[in-house]
Amino acid sequence: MAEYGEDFLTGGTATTSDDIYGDAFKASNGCDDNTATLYMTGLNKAEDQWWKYDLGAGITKTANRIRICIFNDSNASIKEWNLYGSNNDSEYAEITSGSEANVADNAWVQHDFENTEAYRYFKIIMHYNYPPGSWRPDAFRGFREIELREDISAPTEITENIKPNKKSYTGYNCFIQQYIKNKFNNTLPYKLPDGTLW
Ligand SMILES: [Ca+2]
Ligand SMILES: [Ca+2]
Repeated sequence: MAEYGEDFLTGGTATTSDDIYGDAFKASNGCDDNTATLYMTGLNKAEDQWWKYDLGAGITKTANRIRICIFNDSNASIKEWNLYGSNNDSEYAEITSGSEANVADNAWVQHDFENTEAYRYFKIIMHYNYPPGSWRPDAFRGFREIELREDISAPTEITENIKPNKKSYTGYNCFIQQYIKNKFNNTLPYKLPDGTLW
């Protein structure tokens, strides 16, 4: 069972590309530890609107779990979304993506994902789901709270001698990595006998 740390979206700065409502639905409402306040985009805004969190200079975290406190009414919610990370605020790499079901307002949803890259900046893009074919229009997109957490599980110690083809541990190859992933049900991280973490 993986173990996760506390929400690390704290002590930094939340911003958005779309703050047309001012304080009413501002970016920081999405991570103020208050489920009564919400962040929301403007009406029918384009796909590229984002919500961003800057942890601050010199701080990076490795996101492995996202938790969202859902805002859901007849015109607004979150459905398809992507999470990106960056260390320079210009080049962003996708970390994971998700799709939320039509759950009740104020419900918390949670997704765990593999990721080993640490980032200072995190950006969420919520996709526009206006009909037809959508179970809700999502003319506005938003959420009550977003949390990100790191996997802080202790490494699984690997003590057995794994030497396929009599190769030594120097020059780990994909075969060894796949063998270990299969053997330990794809649960990260692993600690090899020489201390290397996978
Ligand atoms: Ca929080
Ligand atoms: Ca809030």
